[in-house]
Amino acid sequence: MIRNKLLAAVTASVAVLGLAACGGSAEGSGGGGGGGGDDTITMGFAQVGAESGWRTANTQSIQESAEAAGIELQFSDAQGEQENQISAIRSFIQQRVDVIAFSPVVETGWDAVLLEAKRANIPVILTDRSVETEQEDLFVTFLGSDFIEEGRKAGEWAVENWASTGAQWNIAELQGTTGAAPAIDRQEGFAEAIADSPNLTIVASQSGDFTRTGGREVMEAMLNSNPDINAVYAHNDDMALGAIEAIEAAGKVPGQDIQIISVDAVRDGMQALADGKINFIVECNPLLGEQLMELAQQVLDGEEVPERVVTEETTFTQEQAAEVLPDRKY
Ligand code: GZL
Repeated sequence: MIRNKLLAAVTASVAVLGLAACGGSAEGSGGGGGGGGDDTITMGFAQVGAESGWRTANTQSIQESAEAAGIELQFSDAQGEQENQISAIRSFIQQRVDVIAFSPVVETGWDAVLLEAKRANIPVILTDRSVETEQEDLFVTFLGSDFIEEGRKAGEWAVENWASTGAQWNIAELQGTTGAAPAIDRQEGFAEAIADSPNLTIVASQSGDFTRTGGREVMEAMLNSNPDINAVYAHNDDMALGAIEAIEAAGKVPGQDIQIISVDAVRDGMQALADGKINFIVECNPLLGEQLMELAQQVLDGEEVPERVVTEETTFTQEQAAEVLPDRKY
């Protein structure tokens, strides 16, 4: 799956450069000059929604970076619905923005609208999440995390800290939004990392849709049907925080009776980690705004851009969380 995306992006970036190099019309170098007048770049950004602390930080980064870069931002919040994102992209095309960027809520179902953007000669940049497509020239570049690697990091910590005890670990997996790249890939990476540890068993796996409410409701149901659960792998902090509420409501101690691994490292998650309610967090950096605006400027200037920009991120133990919390940006 990753290979398709890289091949698609490589071809796409060459295609856009070709247009710019041959001095295509205003449409050829991206959009019709948008609504910003003179040389102001206009960007249409279709955001997933506002489902998590990560998303809030990501939106703030994009909006603040656009302002700092002097880019006019047309921003839409899809409230988690793919059809809303598709409508927003169509609206950006009609507005003749110079560049379109978005975080696809799910991996599939984008070919038609991205072909419309291509025919309008408006370059598309994917941020945060990528798409699954057979087409080879629907976006110029993909800026975001390697979610399979994030899952692997979580699984490797589970092997080092759970499997090594020799005890049986019955893991409840709280999946992200069904069909979303981070949910698919984090599940894949974790499963791959624990495959050779027979005492690490995923006894339940269900989507909590990346929300705190979803994490709580799914955890409650899992605890009712699997009282032997003693570990949780949550695809994001918001679901881990919801799971903590369910674990405490069941009279158990999160981080001790039931250990928790999570992903994101947003402030509330890091506080729970420092407080000992979560045991390990894999960071997923939401601060993509500055890099996105730089990429957009490069694309519209006809400069070569990398086909894939992987964001820098790390991991945190309970001790490390306590140290970095005071300076945490999100
Ligand atoms: C990951 C991002 C995910 C976060 C969640 O890059 O798409 O979506 O991990 C967010 O918190 O809802």
